[in-house]
Amino acid sequence: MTDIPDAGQITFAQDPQSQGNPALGWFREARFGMFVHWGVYAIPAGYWNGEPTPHMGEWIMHDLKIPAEEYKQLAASFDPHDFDAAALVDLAVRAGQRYLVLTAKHHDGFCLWDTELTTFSSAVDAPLGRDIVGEISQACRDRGIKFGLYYSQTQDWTHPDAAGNDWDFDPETQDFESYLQGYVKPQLTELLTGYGEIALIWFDTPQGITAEQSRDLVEHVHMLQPYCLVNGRVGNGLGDYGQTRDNEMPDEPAGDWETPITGNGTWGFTDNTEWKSAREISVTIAKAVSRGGNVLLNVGPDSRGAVPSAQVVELETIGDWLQRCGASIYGTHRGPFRALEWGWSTASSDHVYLLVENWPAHGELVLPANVSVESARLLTDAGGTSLEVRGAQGGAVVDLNGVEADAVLSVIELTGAREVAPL
Ligand code: H79
Repeated sequence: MTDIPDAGQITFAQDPQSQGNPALGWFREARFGMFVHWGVYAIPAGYWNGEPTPHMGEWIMHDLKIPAEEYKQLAASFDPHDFDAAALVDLAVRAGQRYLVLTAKHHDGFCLWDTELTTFSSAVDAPLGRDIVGEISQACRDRGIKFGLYYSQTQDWTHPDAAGNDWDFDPETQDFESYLQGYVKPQLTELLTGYGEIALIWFDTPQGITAEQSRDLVEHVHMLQPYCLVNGRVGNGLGDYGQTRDNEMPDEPAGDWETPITGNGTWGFTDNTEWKSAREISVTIAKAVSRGGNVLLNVGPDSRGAVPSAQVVELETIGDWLQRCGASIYGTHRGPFRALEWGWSTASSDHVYLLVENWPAHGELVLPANVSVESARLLTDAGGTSLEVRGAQGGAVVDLNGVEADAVLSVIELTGAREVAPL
């Protein structure tokens, strides 16, 4: 699997008025979060009566046109004895992730909390009767991880008035507004009043929702929790922060934004084992932060509640890397150097950071012309080794002779970097 090419845009725009929202403070600090896609689709895990689903695991009901009444019976088998919310949040902490977003309700309509609006939930139709939103919110609170909820506001394949299911329900007779007022908003009220502070609501697939309806949802969320962020996928350019489409990296994005990325080729658990490497993901983080954005990396626990062990190893490798070079990621912003041949730059108030994907074979890292630097050190080695910086024609040079490239991604910290007048 190759990493994400730079071709995207901010498809789901930030409301310009939101840029002063104080709640964006934690979002700009955090830079890296864990997305958790979990629901009854983890039981078929990509196969229905032996037939593979052609796309993502969580889309199986839609793509194989499984009747709602048949699909809903999966809840009786949702019995994740191994699921331990504390262990999941501990994994996010070890991976260096600062926020977690859980699918409270995905497009299939299965709810991971004790809702009054349907029995199709982990709390009622499932045998163990567990409130997964409650369990994970508590574990996040205990560990200081910001907790957000994904909520599919337009599609619900088990609700007769929602979008997305044309094999059970007749789109001609559907009443989307009644679903929004009578189902979506009451469920959001439950989520935003029953589980303490919710850091963000992550809506999805806003195609077809009117500006009035998007605004109604934003106001509903903010009325219940003024500091809860709403993502760009609420639709109609009304998000508190912007978003790309799934697995996209924008070229020159403005404002605050996030890209959601899969760890393999699916969001909901399947037997797909094409894991993106820790290096690919760290490169994606470096690119995103150098352009002012965040990365929300998915895990899809299996039907027992376990994150695949191969992905755990990748997450821990990323966490080890962030232990070494977190100063270049957390709380940093767009870097001053663009279009570098060898990597990306980020900046804090004190330093410029260079994230070097292509380690120069000749041992000399050439900085952009007209930049002078007081000192440099390698953040990603154990001792933070000082590096010599020499002025040179065409740009100052950081001398990398005698130091090794990091196995994940090397990061150099510059002090006193400034532009000098051209000669
Ligand atoms: O939750 C994850 C995805 O399920 C969700 N967004 C992320 C975060 C998502 N919803 N819609 N999409 C992604 C776009 C889906 C497009 C497709 Fe299809 C689904 C392509 C193949 C399956 C719909 C059905 C279009 C073609 C067939």
